[in-house]
Amino acid sequence: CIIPENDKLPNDAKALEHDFRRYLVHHLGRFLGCNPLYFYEALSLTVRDRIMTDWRNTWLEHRRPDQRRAYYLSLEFLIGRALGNHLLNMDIRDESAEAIQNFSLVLEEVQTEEPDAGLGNGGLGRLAACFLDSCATLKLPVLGYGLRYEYGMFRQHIENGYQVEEPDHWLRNANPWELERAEYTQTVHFGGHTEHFLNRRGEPRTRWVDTEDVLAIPFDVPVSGYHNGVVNTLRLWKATATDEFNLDEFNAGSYPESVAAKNDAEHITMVLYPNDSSENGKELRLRQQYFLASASLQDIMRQWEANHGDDFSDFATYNVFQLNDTHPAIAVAELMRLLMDEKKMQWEQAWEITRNTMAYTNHTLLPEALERWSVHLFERLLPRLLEIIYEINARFLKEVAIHWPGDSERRRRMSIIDENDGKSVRMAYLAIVGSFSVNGVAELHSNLLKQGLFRDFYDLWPEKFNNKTNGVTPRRWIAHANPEMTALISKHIGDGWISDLSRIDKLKPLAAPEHRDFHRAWANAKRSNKQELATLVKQECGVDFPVDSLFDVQVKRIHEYKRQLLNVLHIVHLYNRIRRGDTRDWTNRCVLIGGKAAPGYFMAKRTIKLINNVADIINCDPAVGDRLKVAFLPNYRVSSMEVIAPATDLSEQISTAGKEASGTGNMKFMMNGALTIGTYDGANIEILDAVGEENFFLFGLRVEEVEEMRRDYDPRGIIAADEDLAAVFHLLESGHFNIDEPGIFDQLIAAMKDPRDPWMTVADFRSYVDAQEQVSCAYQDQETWVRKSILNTASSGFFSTDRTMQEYNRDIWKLRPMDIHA
Ligand code: DL6
Repeated sequence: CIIPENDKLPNDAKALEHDFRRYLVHHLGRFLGCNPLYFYEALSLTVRDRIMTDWRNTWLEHRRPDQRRAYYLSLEFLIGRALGNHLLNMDIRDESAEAIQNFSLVLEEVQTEEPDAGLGNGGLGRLAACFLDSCATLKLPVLGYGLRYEYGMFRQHIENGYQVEEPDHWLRNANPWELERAEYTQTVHFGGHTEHFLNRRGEPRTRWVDTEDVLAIPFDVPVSGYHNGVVNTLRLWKATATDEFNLDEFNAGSYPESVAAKNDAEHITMVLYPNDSSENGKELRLRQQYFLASASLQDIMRQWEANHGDDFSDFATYNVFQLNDTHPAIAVAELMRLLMDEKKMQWEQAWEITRNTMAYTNHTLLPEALERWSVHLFERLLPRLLEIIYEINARFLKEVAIHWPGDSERRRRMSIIDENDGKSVRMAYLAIVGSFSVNGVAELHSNLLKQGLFRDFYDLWPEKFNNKTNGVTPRRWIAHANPEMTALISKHIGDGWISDLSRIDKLKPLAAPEHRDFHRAWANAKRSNKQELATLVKQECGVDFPVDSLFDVQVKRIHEYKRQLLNVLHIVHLYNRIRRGDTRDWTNRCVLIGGKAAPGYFMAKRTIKLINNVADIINCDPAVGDRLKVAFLPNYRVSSMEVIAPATDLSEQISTAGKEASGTGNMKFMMNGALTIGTYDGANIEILDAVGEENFFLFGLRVEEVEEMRRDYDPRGIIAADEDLAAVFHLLESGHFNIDEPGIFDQLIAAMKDPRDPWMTVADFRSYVDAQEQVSCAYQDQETWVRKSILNTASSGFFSTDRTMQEYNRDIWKLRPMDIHA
């Protein structure tokens, strides 16, 4: 390389100021007084320059022929804002603040100009972003591969209490955090048909011909590690047409037709599908999945050839793919195609390589989220891939037959091709059959996979199954989001916890009663964070949140299984208590709920309307005053969680047991000193184990009890037998919250009263209300509450994605950390 290894730019405030000015004036052509967006852009470019040397050096490490690498294939990376994260990781926050201070700019304000990169729906996408952060910090050679959606997660507005979606054109202004690398463009095929022939040696071969081709252009996004000189890469693909114009049509005067092909191709990466935990089922979605898988695999094979030539026999020794749910699972068949059709390998060898390079993570047990694609669609869109899947299945079913001779029922159950209701491809089964590792994302979830959904496969290959409990990155979710608490913690235990969260347990002794000064400082930090959130709530919702109240928060996607409705039942119950004067020893509460509903999900959207209507009535009722405030925060996203988590006292994790695979919001809250009220579900269980029952408000039926009660579930009986619950339903049914729009909540009410209600909301009401009572009581003893809060943070060491990534690496990837230093 002709560039010296150490050509780093200076990081002092003077140098940063100089470059900031140069970018603003000479590059962007703006001056002071311009739209503040350009301050953000100029500062980002200044910072990006300082990433480049490390980025290149890391890339050179990646490219070493003996470097085994992992690839995280994901349709979603919910990145949020990047600037603050890089400033923290590169340790140039103070210098940057000083540099722009000379222009009378405040760093915190400049940072809010950055649009969130909302390339994901929720937990699964944010997890992918946290994973990349941890891999860079652990110096692991891991590349992310995803799609560069032109439109990310929609923006949510609330109009008359209803959710209104608006497209999020996050790339409208230039994105300083990406670098186009057109030189690595790949071609992806669709459609056409296959031809079978014998090669010169008389071996059967297949050609996929008459295809419609789309170009995949990579855009690289830097992923910096914490204070360690590593900058890994997230490579995002943009789709574009092979030819800019159809010249014949153009010359014939049909200009619109001539660009149509371009539009068709570009649709592939136009928009993120906004469904969380439910199948998307559309042709365009399958196109997206294949586009990602094919472009990424080709890119990796290109890099392989640059180092090893065309001998792929060792490919599995140096490469491992982690499939983020089934969304990229078509990669199993695509790798087979590339190895056989392009690299001329025999089936057996290609299969050996494929099975040793693919690893699959499952993120849900909900049947509606399990992907299956109609065989017809496959046939039309990806005929060659379908042939390969059929062959994989035929060989696999032979294995099943050997293992369970004569058990045709089991073969039917385990077949990758589902023959019921029109043939379809079960993507989860393809992923399991084609992988050497299958993992769930929390202990309970992984066990339920083995006992239920994937039981047959567990019987066949128990050694493939493992658990990897999720985590979140402490850099973004504590150090960046909660600077006041960060400074306080570091003052007492040093700052080693930021890159090794297991050390946070050194805080535990400080929870003892004698450390009053520490407790006061802890409470003050929480208070100023609550003030910040109160300002946001006032600005966005027009509701006053007094900071002495208990801040009770539920933010996540709106879904029936997450049971925002249970939260509403409790709010209405508190309201009833106020109305009937039952307010002795009352604890004032501010309840904040936020989250997006999939645009086609009626029940979720109606739940948002109910929350807003309940909030309006309660907030306007003079009898209520400060005792109870309720707000729905619009457009919940990564950057709002950075304000919310540090300010929360009580974290609501109230899913029906067995339905939330893990949850990760629960971890962000815990790290920031919130106490959890939660069911025995997902990673709540591990949080409970870590912090102890006395510091957690557990309630509700457990998985076995849910299943037991389901057999003769009688919600109407439960309502009739519980005076408080009956009063809540009475008020809801009276139309008290929807006088102007009668009947709009009927479906929500009916669903909760239906004996077939899968989420069994009313079954947990009494236990939830009792637990909330304990919360209210506990909050009145502020000294004890603060100690519990400290213990939650101090017990959160396990929930760092650094630990999660170390486990993936130990059990699945087996990578050697890179030899790079800051
Ligand atoms: O593993 C990340 C995240 C979990 O924390 C949530 O519990 C789970 O609901 C979510 N799963 C999905 C499912 N999407 N699909 N498929 O988002 O994953």
